[in-house]
Amino acid sequence: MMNLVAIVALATIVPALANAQRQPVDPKWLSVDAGAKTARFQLIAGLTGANGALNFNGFADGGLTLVIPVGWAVEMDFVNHDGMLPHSAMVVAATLPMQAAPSDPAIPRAFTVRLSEGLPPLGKDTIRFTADPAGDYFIVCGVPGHAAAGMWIRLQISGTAREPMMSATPPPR
Ligand SMILES: [Cu+2]
Repeated sequence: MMNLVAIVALATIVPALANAQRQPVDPKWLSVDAGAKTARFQLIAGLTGANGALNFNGFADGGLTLVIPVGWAVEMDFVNHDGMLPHSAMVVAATLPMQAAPSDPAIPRAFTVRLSEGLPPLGKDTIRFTADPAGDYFIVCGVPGHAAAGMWIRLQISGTAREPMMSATPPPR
């Protein structure tokens, strides 16, 4: 009887797993200079077709979390990999529901050029800011409608983490 219960439980779980996001986290996206307390992150808009290409590094709806120790210098190399749509990026406070047209950066200089119009396909911008203060943030696309449609990942500025890291994270609902 125990086995039957286990099989029934598995049958419930497996389809949920099959639907879960299988996008890998590529360690090459993050490089760290621990001595200089600098983290460099490749922020790639529309890397895959996931969520209609409204994703960063293949992740949408907060599915990727970047953790940076508080006080570190952050350099984000943004590139628009989407061949169709313009995109941009900005760090905002972690509040849901998502604004239709996010426009208030939570950290000075933590946003790309052409925030609302977006950078064209293959467009690039490098943003540099200090990870401060500690807290939970979102990295969102600033083109109206994109963030609300799921084009956002998470940034955690941590008072306890000793080094930067990335991890896949579950969606908020
Ligand atoms: Cu976008």
